[in-house]
Amino acid sequence: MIPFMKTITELLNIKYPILQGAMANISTHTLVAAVSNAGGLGVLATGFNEPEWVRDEIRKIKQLTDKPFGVNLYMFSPHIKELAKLVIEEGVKILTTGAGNPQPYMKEWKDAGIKVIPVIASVALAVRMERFGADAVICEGREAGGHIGPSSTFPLLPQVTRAVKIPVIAAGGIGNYQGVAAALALGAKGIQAGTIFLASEECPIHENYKNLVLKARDTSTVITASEHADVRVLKNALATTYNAKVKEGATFEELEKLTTGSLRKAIVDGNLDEGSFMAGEIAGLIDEIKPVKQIIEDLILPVNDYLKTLKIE
Ligand code: TUI
Repeated sequence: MIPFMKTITELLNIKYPILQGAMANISTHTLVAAVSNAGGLGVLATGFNEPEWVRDEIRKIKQLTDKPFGVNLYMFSPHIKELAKLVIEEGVKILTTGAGNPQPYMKEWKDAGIKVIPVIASVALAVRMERFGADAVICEGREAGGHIGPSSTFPLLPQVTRAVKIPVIAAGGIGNYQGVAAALALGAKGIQAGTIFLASEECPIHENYKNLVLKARDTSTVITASEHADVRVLKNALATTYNAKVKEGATFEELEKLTTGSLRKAIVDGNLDEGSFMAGEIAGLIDEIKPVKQIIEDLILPVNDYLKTLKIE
């Protein structure tokens, strides 16, 4: 290993090199603290939430854990400027960013001593983030749930690890220890996972959402694609109607009308027809609800022994 290349556990002062992917209105204080207490990095999703809500969540996390945790900022948030300052005021030590380029804020975060780990979906952005002082990047492939970029993890990851010196964290499509081993084989130093935590005891979502994940098979997710964004969700009536409307040439406003409130309908109401149940392609691997600690240990502990069994014969 190149000497200045710190491992993820050293960089973030955590036990296992696993980050919990930010999931809007799902990875709130309960899940974040559970992941951090279990030795991973819990990450608060801030999404479109109001700054005061974010401040309150950060304070709640600090009451529930003395371990490191991160905050994710969604670059399209209408509150992004205010949130960029709020995280400094609240003494947040680790930030991840999503769905855009955080370059305008990097200097103030670095000056405040914050570790900054942007999600990237291309080699070009990874290189740029390294140049602007990112401590690591999260390379997220199209297998992930939610808002996704154009490339898949398997081809994107080795292109990113070849292009930058900072550690690369793999995300998108990792659902068990074999997936972690594959990510390491492609040059990643750690992984980020979201979907596996939907099926945790501590995850604060409606039971119907958890059951959909448990029932999911390999072909159960679909990409709802518009000009605006590609979003991977579990197939249901809303997803089918949405894609049909896009095909018919529906306007942005019509599509907005269809999806307004759909995250809440999934997470809070468990509305199977009208909710947007975001999940990654690995949902098909998940068949039981487990405590967060067990999910993390099942994911990480077998990896080194498993890697020893791999060879070309
Ligand atoms: O952001 C995500 N996943 C998401 S966001 C979301 S929905 C949501 N709902 C309510 C409030 C907030 C969010 C569901 N899932 N993943 C990170 C991610 N980032 N995926 C892809 C990218 C990305 C894409 C382009 C990152 C950078 C980028 O750069 C563009 C550029 O300017 O070069």
